[in-house]
Amino acid sequence: MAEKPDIESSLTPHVTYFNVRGRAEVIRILLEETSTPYTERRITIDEWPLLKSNFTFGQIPVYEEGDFLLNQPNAIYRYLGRKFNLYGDSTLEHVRCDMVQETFVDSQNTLGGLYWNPDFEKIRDEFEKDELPVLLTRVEDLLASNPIRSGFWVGSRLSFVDIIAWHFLDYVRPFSLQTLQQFDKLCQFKERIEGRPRIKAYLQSSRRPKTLTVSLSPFGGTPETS
Ligand SMILES: N[C@@H](CCC(=O)N[C@@H](CS)C(=O)NCC(=O)O)C(=O)O
Repeated sequence: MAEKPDIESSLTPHVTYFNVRGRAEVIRILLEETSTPYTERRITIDEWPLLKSNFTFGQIPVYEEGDFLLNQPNAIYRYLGRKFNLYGDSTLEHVRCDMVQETFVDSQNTLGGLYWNPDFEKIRDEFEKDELPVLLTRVEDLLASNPIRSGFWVGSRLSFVDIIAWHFLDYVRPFSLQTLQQFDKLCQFKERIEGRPRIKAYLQSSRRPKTLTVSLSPFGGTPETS
Protein backbone atom coordinates (compact mmCIF):
# COMPACT_ATOMS: atom_id res chain seq x y z
CA MET A 1 0.00 0.00 0.00
CA ALA A 2 1.36 3.44 -0.93
CA GLU A 3 2.39 5.50 2.07
CA LYS A 4 0.16 8.48 2.79
CA PRO A 5 2.17 11.69 2.28
CA ASP A 6 2.49 13.52 5.59
CA ILE A 7 2.02 16.94 3.97
CA GLU A 8 -0.55 17.73 1.27
CA SER A 9 1.85 19.03 -1.36
CA SER A 10 -0.80 20.56 -3.62
CA LEU A 11 -1.68 23.29 -1.10
CA THR A 12 -0.58 26.80 -2.02
CA PRO A 13 2.22 28.08 0.23
CA HIS A 14 1.50 31.26 2.17
CA VAL A 15 4.37 33.42 3.45
CA THR A 16 4.00 36.04 6.17
CA TYR A 17 6.75 38.62 6.62
CA PHE A 18 7.46 42.34 6.47
CA ASN A 19 7.50 44.14 3.12
CA VAL A 20 11.28 43.77 2.90
CA ARG A 21 13.65 41.14 1.54
CA GLY A 22 15.16 40.07 4.85
CA ARG A 23 14.70 36.49 5.99
CA ALA A 24 11.81 35.81 3.60
CA GLU A 25 13.75 36.47 0.42
CA VAL A 26 15.29 32.99 0.18
CA ILE A 27 11.80 31.51 0.61
CA ARG A 28 10.36 33.73 -2.12
CA ILE A 29 13.21 32.93 -4.53
CA LEU A 30 12.93 29.17 -3.95
CA LEU A 31 9.20 29.38 -4.72
CA GLU A 32 9.87 31.52 -7.80
CA GLU A 33 12.65 29.26 -9.10
CA THR A 34 10.38 26.22 -8.80
CA SER A 35 7.40 28.04 -10.41
CA THR A 36 5.37 27.42 -7.27
CA PRO A 37 2.35 29.72 -6.93
CA TYR A 38 2.28 31.31 -3.47
CA THR A 39 0.46 33.99 -1.55
CA GLU A 40 1.92 36.49 0.88
CA ARG A 41 0.95 38.71 3.73
CA ARG A 42 3.33 41.65 4.11
CA ILE A 43 2.97 43.27 7.50
CA THR A 44 3.87 46.93 7.95
CA ILE A 45 6.09 48.02 10.79
CA ASP A 46 3.14 50.04 12.20
CA GLU A 47 0.87 46.98 12.27
CA TRP A 48 3.49 44.72 13.85
CA PRO A 49 3.19 45.63 17.58
CA LEU A 50 -0.51 44.67 17.51
CA LEU A 51 0.07 41.45 15.56
CA LYS A 52 3.28 40.14 17.18
CA SER A 53 1.52 38.17 19.94
CA ASN A 54 -0.52 36.23 17.35
CA PHE A 55 2.68 34.43 16.23
CA THR A 56 3.93 31.46 18.23
CA PHE A 57 7.47 32.80 18.60
CA GLY A 58 6.43 36.45 18.23
CA GLN A 59 8.56 36.50 15.09
CA ILE A 60 8.31 36.12 11.34
CA PRO A 61 8.76 34.73 8.66
CA VAL A 62 6.03 32.14 8.97
CA TYR A 63 5.43 29.61 6.18
CA GLU A 64 2.09 27.81 5.80
CA GLU A 65 0.60 25.09 3.61
CA GLY A 66 -2.97 24.73 4.85
CA ASP A 67 -2.76 23.68 8.52
CA PHE A 68 0.96 22.96 8.26
CA LEU A 69 2.82 25.92 9.75
CA LEU A 70 6.55 26.46 10.06
CA ASN A 71 8.52 29.06 12.01
CA GLN A 72 12.27 29.62 11.90
CA PRO A 73 13.62 30.64 8.51
CA ASN A 74 16.41 28.06 8.34
CA ALA A 75 13.98 25.22 9.00
CA ILE A 76 11.77 26.64 6.25
CA TYR A 77 14.71 26.75 3.80
CA ARG A 78 15.60 23.10 4.57
CA TYR A 79 11.97 22.07 4.18
CA LEU A 80 11.82 23.71 0.75
CA GLY A 81 15.13 22.05 -0.17
CA ARG A 82 13.56 18.65 0.60
CA LYS A 83 10.21 19.48 -0.97
CA PHE A 84 11.77 20.58 -4.28
CA ASN A 85 14.62 18.04 -4.36
CA LEU A 86 17.20 20.81 -3.98
CA TYR A 87 19.15 19.20 -1.11
CA GLY A 88 22.03 17.39 -2.87
CA ASP A 89 22.13 13.88 -4.31
CA SER A 90 23.85 11.86 -1.57
CA THR A 91 24.41 11.84 2.19
CA LEU A 92 27.71 13.64 1.66
CA GLU A 93 26.05 16.34 -0.41
CA HIS A 94 23.19 16.56 2.06
CA VAL A 95 25.56 17.23 4.94
CA ARG A 96 27.58 19.67 2.84
CA CYS A 97 24.32 21.59 2.28
CA ASP A 98 23.92 21.73 6.07
CA MET A 99 27.48 22.95 6.54
CA VAL A 100 27.15 25.63 3.87
CA GLN A 101 23.84 26.73 5.35
CA GLU A 102 25.37 27.08 8.83
CA THR A 103 28.24 29.10 7.36
CA PHE A 104 25.77 31.56 5.94
CA VAL A 105 23.80 31.70 9.19
CA ASP A 106 27.03 32.94 10.82
CA SER A 107 27.95 35.23 7.93
CA GLN A 108 24.48 36.72 7.76
CA ASN A 109 24.45 37.29 11.52
CA THR A 110 27.79 39.08 11.29
CA LEU A 111 26.54 41.40 8.60
CA GLY A 112 23.04 41.73 10.08
CA GLY A 113 24.59 42.70 13.43
CA LEU A 114 26.52 45.44 11.65
CA TYR A 115 23.45 46.71 9.79
CA TRP A 116 21.52 46.97 13.04
CA ASN A 117 24.39 48.36 15.14
CA PRO A 118 23.50 51.84 16.45
CA ASP A 119 27.21 52.74 15.94
CA PHE A 120 27.03 51.59 12.33
CA GLU A 121 28.47 54.83 10.87
CA LYS A 122 31.46 54.70 13.26
CA ILE A 123 32.41 51.09 12.55
CA ARG A 124 31.43 50.87 8.90
CA ASP A 125 34.82 51.76 7.37
CA GLU A 126 36.82 49.50 9.64
CA PHE A 127 34.49 46.57 8.97
CA GLU A 128 34.69 47.14 5.24
CA LYS A 129 38.49 47.33 5.27
CA ASP A 130 39.34 44.59 7.75
CA GLU A 131 36.53 42.14 8.44
CA LEU A 132 34.59 41.96 5.19
CA PRO A 133 37.53 40.78 3.01
CA VAL A 134 38.32 38.04 5.56
CA LEU A 135 34.69 36.94 5.63
CA LEU A 136 34.42 36.88 1.82
CA THR A 137 37.73 35.00 1.48
CA ARG A 138 36.38 32.27 3.76
CA VAL A 139 33.14 32.13 1.84
CA GLU A 140 34.92 31.94 -1.53
CA ASP A 141 37.22 29.19 -0.23
CA LEU A 142 34.13 27.23 0.78
CA LEU A 143 32.70 27.55 -2.73
CA ALA A 144 36.02 26.34 -4.17
CA SER A 145 36.02 23.35 -1.79
CA ASN A 146 33.12 21.68 -3.62
CA PRO A 147 35.02 18.61 -4.92
CA ILE A 148 32.93 18.64 -8.12
CA ARG A 149 33.94 22.26 -8.87
CA SER A 150 30.63 22.86 -10.59
CA GLY A 151 30.35 26.49 -9.58
CA PHE A 152 27.47 25.51 -7.29
CA TRP A 153 28.07 25.28 -3.58
CA VAL A 154 27.13 21.60 -3.42
CA GLY A 155 27.39 18.81 -6.00
CA SER A 156 26.75 19.38 -9.68
CA ARG A 157 23.40 21.16 -9.64
CA LEU A 158 21.37 23.85 -7.88
CA SER A 159 20.55 23.31 -4.21
CA PHE A 160 18.70 25.49 -1.71
CA VAL A 161 22.01 26.67 -0.24
CA ASP A 162 22.91 28.33 -3.55
CA ILE A 163 19.94 30.61 -3.00
CA ILE A 164 21.06 31.27 0.58
CA ALA A 165 24.58 32.06 -0.70
CA TRP A 166 23.19 34.31 -3.43
CA HIS A 167 21.05 36.17 -0.92
CA PHE A 168 24.03 36.74 1.35
CA LEU A 169 26.10 38.16 -1.53
CA ASP A 170 23.19 40.37 -2.52
CA TYR A 171 23.11 41.55 1.10
CA VAL A 172 26.81 42.50 0.85
CA ARG A 173 26.40 44.26 -2.51
CA PRO A 174 24.85 47.57 -1.42
CA PHE A 175 27.13 47.76 1.60
CA SER A 176 30.35 47.37 -0.38
CA LEU A 177 30.16 46.53 -4.06
CA GLN A 178 33.84 47.37 -4.50
CA THR A 179 34.87 44.73 -1.94
CA LEU A 180 32.59 42.11 -3.45
CA GLN A 181 34.03 42.81 -6.90
CA GLN A 182 37.46 41.66 -5.70
CA PHE A 183 36.10 38.11 -5.44
CA ASP A 184 35.80 36.79 -8.99
CA LYS A 185 34.37 33.38 -8.19
CA LEU A 186 31.71 34.84 -5.92
CA CYS A 187 30.74 37.42 -8.55
CA GLN A 188 30.57 34.77 -11.28
CA PHE A 189 28.40 32.60 -9.05
CA LYS A 190 26.13 35.54 -8.24
CA GLU A 191 25.70 36.41 -11.92
CA ARG A 192 24.88 32.80 -12.83
CA ILE A 193 22.15 32.56 -10.21
CA GLU A 194 20.55 35.87 -11.11
CA GLY A 195 20.73 34.91 -14.79
CA ARG A 196 18.42 31.93 -14.23
CA PRO A 197 15.26 32.92 -16.13
CA ARG A 198 12.72 32.64 -13.32
CA ILE A 199 14.97 34.32 -10.77
CA LYS A 200 15.82 37.06 -13.24
CA ALA A 201 12.11 37.67 -13.86
CA TYR A 202 11.44 37.88 -10.12
CA LEU A 203 14.35 40.24 -9.47
CA GLN A 204 13.05 42.57 -12.17
CA SER A 205 9.43 42.36 -11.02
CA SER A 206 7.46 44.72 -8.81
CA ARG A 207 6.77 41.73 -6.53
CA ARG A 208 10.25 42.04 -5.08
CA PRO A 209 10.41 44.22 -1.93
CA LYS A 210 12.48 47.33 -2.44
CA THR A 211 14.73 47.19 0.63
CA LEU A 212 16.75 44.65 2.58
CA THR A 213 15.42 45.53 6.00
CA VAL A 214 12.84 47.77 7.63
CA SER A 215 13.60 51.48 7.87
CA LEU A 216 14.49 51.19 11.60
CA SER A 217 17.84 49.64 10.64
CA PRO A 218 20.83 52.05 10.51
CA PHE A 219 21.69 50.33 7.21
CA GLY A 220 19.35 48.46 4.94
CA GLY A 221 16.04 50.25 4.96
CA THR A 222 17.04 53.11 2.70
CA PRO A 223 17.02 53.64 -1.08
CA GLU A 224 20.79 52.97 -1.04
CA THR A 225 19.96 49.30 -0.79
CA SER A 226 17.09 49.13 -3.25
N1 LIG B 1 15.10 32.71 15.07
C1 LIG B 1 14.81 33.36 13.85
C2 LIG B 1 13.96 34.53 14.15
C3 LIG B 1 13.37 35.27 13.00
C4 LIG B 1 13.47 36.75 13.25
O1 LIG B 1 14.44 37.20 13.88
N2 LIG B 1 12.49 37.53 12.77
C5 LIG B 1 12.54 38.96 12.91
C6 LIG B 1 12.51 39.62 11.55
S1 LIG B 1 13.91 39.17 10.58
C7 LIG B 1 11.31 39.44 13.64
O2 LIG B 1 10.28 38.78 13.61
N3 LIG B 1 11.42 40.60 14.28
C8 LIG B 1 10.33 41.25 14.92
C9 LIG B 1 10.28 41.01 16.40
O3 LIG B 1 11.09 40.22 16.93
O4 LIG B 1 9.43 41.63 17.04
C10 LIG B 1 16.13 33.71 13.20
O5 LIG B 1 17.15 33.75 13.89
O6 LIG B 1 16.20 33.90 12.01
